[in-house]
Amino acid sequence: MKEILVTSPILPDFEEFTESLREIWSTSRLTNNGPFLQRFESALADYLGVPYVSVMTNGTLPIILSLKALGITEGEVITTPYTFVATPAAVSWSGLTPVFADVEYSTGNLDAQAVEAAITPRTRAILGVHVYGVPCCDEALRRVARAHGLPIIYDAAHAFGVRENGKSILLNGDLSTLSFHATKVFNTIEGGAVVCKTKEMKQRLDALRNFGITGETTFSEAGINAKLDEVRAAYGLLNLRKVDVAIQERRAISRQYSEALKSVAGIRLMEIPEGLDYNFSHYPIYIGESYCHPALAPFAQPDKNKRDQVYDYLMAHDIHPRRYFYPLPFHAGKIASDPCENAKKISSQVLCLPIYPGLPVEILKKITSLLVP
Ligand code: T4K
Repeated sequence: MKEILVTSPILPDFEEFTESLREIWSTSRLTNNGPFLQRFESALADYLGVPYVSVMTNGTLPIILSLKALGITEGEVITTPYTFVATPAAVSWSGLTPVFADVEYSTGNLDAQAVEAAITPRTRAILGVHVYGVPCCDEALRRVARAHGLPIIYDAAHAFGVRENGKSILLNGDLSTLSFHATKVFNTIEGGAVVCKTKEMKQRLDALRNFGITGETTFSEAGINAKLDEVRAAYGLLNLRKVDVAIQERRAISRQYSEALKSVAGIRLMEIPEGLDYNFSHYPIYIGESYCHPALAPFAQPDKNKRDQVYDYLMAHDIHPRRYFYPLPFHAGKIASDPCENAKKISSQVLCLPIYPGLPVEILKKITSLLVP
């Protein structure tokens, strides 16, 4: 059987994309805030229900440029250890110290109390991650941020299109960042963006992604090259048409998984809060040591936990789940006074099952039948 991977990207209609390429070829305008990029940004802001987006080349540079745009150039940034390595790496690349605070056991998102306990005179910002697209508790984090005069940035790499009570969660905090990597609900192959609320901030971010250039002969500050080219902007513009259907398919897959797995002893499912217009970006399950399945016997070893046994068992059946997120290396320079027990526990239990538009129903059934003892 063909290997079943954890995700697979949505692709724009090939003929329409060829048409866009023809248009780009005819003008030779390839990059630097060209017409496709401008149309893409405007369509994206409409789709997401936000005032401004500054589109960039990936989902990592938006974090770096958000910190820069907020004037955070030294000190500590409180963030989560339960994330992809890009989040704290972006803090380190900015010459700042990532300080890890623990997460809530239920969501895997930053815990506001742990954040407050980690604040020191050197703290300059809070960087939360909406893990799997489920929002951080913005109200609680905002209360802490306000009490200590700190800005909040949300790494919303997984939260494309998510709304809470009708409002985009990308409007929570001061700035939100997105990733449009091929593995995401919506992709431009590589790509990303910062969502912001004012024209001035959008202008600043647009300058920062273009070396800090503000005019033919003028520069505002040291920027970098984070520009998305016309080809990927055209691709993104077309892929936007596909994303609603893709999310519906993801929803159907997620429901089928939940229906099959909800009563399995030792498996905890992710809770999707009421009122959340969710994008079903991942399907994580949390496998506890009480999970029992006779088929795991060949994979059992004294130092291998149940989650890793299930991982090996599914891999042996050509199903490739992922252990997002692995415990982050608490490497040099980072303060690790918080033992981050919840983050460690969740990372040792989580397994993200394959979820993407086009995942065949018979494969889904095979995965659930392998998991149900
Ligand atoms: N913040 C958060 C919270 C993030 O999760 C990420 C990225 C970022 C920031 C940074 O955004 P970017 O700078 O990447 O835009 C993947 C992605 O590379 C990464 O974007 C993503 N998060 C992370 C969670 O996952 P890997 O190393 O697991 O990717 P890889 O190559 O193993 O791909 C996973 C599966 O996806 C493969 O089994 C097959 C499928 N796939 C992948 C690619 C690249 C495809 O079907 N087609 C493809 O082209 O990191």
